[in-house]
Amino acid sequence: MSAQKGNRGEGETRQLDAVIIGAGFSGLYALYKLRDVMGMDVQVYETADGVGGAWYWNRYPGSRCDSESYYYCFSFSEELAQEWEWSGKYPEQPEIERYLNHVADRFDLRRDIQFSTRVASARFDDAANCWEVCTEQGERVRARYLISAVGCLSAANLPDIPGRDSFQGEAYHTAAWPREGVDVKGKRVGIIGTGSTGIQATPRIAAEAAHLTVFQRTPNFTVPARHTLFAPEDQAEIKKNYSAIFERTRRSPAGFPYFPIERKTLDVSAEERQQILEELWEEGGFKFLWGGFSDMMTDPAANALVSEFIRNKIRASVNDPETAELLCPTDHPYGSKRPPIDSDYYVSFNRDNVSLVDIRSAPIEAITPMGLRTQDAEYELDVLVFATGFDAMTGALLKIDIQGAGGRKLADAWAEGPRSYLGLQVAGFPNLFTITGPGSPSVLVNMPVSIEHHVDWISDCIERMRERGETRIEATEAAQDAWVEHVAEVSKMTLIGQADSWYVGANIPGKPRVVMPYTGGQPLYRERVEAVVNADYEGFEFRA
Ligand code: NA7
Repeated sequence: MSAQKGNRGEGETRQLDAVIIGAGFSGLYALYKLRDVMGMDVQVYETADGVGGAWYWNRYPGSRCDSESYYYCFSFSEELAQEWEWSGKYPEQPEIERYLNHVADRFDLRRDIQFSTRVASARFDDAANCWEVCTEQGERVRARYLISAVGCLSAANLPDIPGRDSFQGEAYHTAAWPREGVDVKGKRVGIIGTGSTGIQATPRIAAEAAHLTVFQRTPNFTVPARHTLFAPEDQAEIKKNYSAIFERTRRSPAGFPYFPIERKTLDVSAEERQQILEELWEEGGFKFLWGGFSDMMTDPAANALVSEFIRNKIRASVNDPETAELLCPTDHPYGSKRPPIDSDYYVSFNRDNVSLVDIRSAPIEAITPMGLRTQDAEYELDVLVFATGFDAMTGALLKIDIQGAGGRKLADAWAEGPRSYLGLQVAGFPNLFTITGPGSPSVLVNMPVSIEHHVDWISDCIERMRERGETRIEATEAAQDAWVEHVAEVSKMTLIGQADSWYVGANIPGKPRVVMPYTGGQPLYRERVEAVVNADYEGFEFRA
């Protein structure tokens, strides 16, 4: 099936086995798997001028991983795991970018990645069972398979605030932070947004700026990371245990090497509950959520107790009671928005050079040449930071003009919200695979674990097709409908739909409100996906 790259006559369109869009964790592993393991002829297109995806773009101060290094990484190569040294628990962006560059070099991936190239359109050729992919530079290739590795949080959301472009100072979205950094020393900085990004950036900017004003629309619950560096003996211990660690990440609900406490929040006495929560808080990180009480995300009464525990921590950290109350979330359950992990976020508000502005009660009216105006005040700023998040899970794919069988546009198919079968394929879009697509657990699971699962599934599926001489795979409408319904049903069993979060598209004006990730947890998802394969890929149609 392999056509040789470059083996084409003048004016002929290059014919490939697969095009992969994106060179982050997903694209790198997909390229390795399809090219090196399966011998396919593959081209990766990447908008940036380097590998890394989210870890290429998010260079803002304080940008670091919320999952621990030694399981937020690839598990597919034992040699890679053994040779790479993580400096500590929660690596910052430059270290993860270095890791992904190391992966690209180690597996000689760069030669099949075309950088600084954005895919503009992809059209399915029904007669030939091929995708025709065009880049913004006008390059055109054809490929049997189109693999989306565009990431779940890669289309930046720059809110359309009146006067946005009139600002005469420096303005940056955190996901387009200049490589050379931004000097905020002695400057008046404003930051809009208190999601994971704003919460990571705030203490770092506060430490340098003359003054930092945090514009908060919704207060957020955050748990301390408690970052530490690894000693040589920690490294040795991790390396000795890698296979057991990776094995646990594949079995646990959210892709971490630990499991929730079996007892329920209300089954223990108030003293014991307090003690358990205190221990989790002291340990810090995602374990507070994913290694805590198992009913935290399903039972509102349980969640209310945990949410109040965190509010009390906020009150204990912030000196000014009024500021503390403003920082206390009361409009959504803990975990229903993507929970941030922080280093000194709440205590930043004890600094003389940091102020909190509630833009829920007095919303932003306009950005002005000098700064920002809310309903009741003017703020003069030298630097304005948009930590305003992403058009998550669908934004990056929908930026590409994708037309499936019969010329049907993906934008139309997803007009009422994303629809997929297993988060892997979309009915009407044959031979298109979506790594960590909407309808799969993706963002609710430690991402590299989700990514490896999907890439392995996709490559096994393609291998099966090769063995049988098949050239087309497509999810049926019926299977997709049933899956979409199942995803919606399962989501009602959790509290995730209760917040206006990016999980449900609520952060983007006009985006349909749909719980996009599969909330049933990784084990159940893996079971369903495996059952589909064992039933001879039930719900997919193949053609020779
Ligand atoms: P998030 O989690 O979407 O947070 C964005 C923040 O920006 C959030 O506090 C929003 O308030 C705020 N926001 C967004 N638009 C506006 C407008 N128009 N006006 C005022 N405030 C606004 O993005 P992050 O980058 O922090 O994190 C994204 C993911 O990256 C994170 O979850 C990790 O997975 C890594 P809101 O809450 O909507 O009221």
